[in-house]
Amino acid sequence: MAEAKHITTYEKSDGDLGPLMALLLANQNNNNSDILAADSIALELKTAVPEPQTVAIEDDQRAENLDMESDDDGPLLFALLLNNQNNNNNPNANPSANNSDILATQTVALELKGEELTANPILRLRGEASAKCRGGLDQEQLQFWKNYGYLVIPDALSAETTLALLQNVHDTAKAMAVGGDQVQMHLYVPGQESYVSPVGRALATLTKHAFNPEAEPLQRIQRLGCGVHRVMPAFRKTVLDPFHGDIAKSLGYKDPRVTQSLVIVKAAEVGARVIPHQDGCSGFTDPPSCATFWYALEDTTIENGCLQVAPGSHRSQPLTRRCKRDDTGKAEFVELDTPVFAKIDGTTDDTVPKRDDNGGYVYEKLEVKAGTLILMHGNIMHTSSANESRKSRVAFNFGIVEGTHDWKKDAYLQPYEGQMEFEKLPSSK
Ligand SMILES: O=C(O)CCC(=O)C(=O)O
Ligand SMILES: [Fe+2]
Repeated sequence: MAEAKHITTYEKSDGDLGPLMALLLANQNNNNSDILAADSIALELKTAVPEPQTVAIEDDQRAENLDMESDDDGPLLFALLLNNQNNNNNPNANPSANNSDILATQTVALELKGEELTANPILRLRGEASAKCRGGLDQEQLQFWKNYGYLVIPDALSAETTLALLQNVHDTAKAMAVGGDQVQMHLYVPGQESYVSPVGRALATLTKHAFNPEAEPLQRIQRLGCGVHRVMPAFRKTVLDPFHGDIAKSLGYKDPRVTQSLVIVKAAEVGARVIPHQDGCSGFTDPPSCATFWYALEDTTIENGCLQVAPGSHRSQPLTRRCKRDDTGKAEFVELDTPVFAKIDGTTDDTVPKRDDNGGYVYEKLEVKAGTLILMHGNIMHTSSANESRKSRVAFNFGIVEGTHDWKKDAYLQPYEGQMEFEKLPSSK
């Protein structure tokens, strides 16, 4: 990664002020510092960041080739007074939290507003996953999935697609850092109906370095979600590749539906820890049917915070709470009256899950190459460490549930605005 540049000046014409800068100036007049509280602002990009042109690239060239320079740092730099603390590294965080808790810790949001994608969105693309996985999982993979609740599929994305998606994340981070005409600001009052839901959008939640002039655009963003497949065309194509539907079908899904998708940036030096959780709390159905497709867009290592799973914990760990909307539309967790276990038949390894001396789950660190898909059962416990290394670890994931299972009317995640159901995950059959 390139060295961060030290930015000391920011000059733009009056008409070209980014929204946070404009807010800052307005605020000087009324001296109402509350208006700049970190949880009262969201920014929205009005025009989509273009999908990068796919480039032919050798495997060993990818990732390293990205332009990480930030040559135009914008309004965020001026909002230094915003009190945005990233407390996601808090070791006392609730261990059964899910990713909406993580989102809740970062309350300043920028939104990438993409093009309208409501009509007949099914795209069919050229196949590019490794031949082994086209058409669904084989028996060996299915057995592994049953036993351990996850599955690693290397080279599921081509080097070209991996690089294009990664570039798209960089371009988006940069656009959000620069602000300007592309960015629309939402001001909303905590606890009021003006809360802007990230469902179906690309809202960026920020790191504590969001306003640090030394930081690269990528280092300012923690996550981008929860609907990047709705508003970022490059991600949309990848998520809706029938390859995924074929995998879901081989896992037994009859009508797999996409509930959310997000980019987890995990930037160099600032990427936050993700506390142990189960995705089935946000993708809650009874019986459980949530599964996550998690993709590394860069090589992941122990140093840069690779994904960690507790193999077999999907068999032992019930869902004990679910994520619902509170009165203002925000995510909140409610305890379930009865814990919900996944029913897993046909396991062949009774040595998992493994426990440490204190009874806690033992996590396996999954170091994988860019382009690798890690499938996770919604009940599996997983986590990742903070990235204190100098290499970023950009990943994205999307969640599915069984469309034939009831989705709670008060669930936090809801179908995209104007639609009654979550989108189908297409398959080739
Ligand atoms: O990318 C990671 O480290 C984990 C992300 C995750 O578990 C989630 O978004 O639910
Ligand atoms: Fe997760």
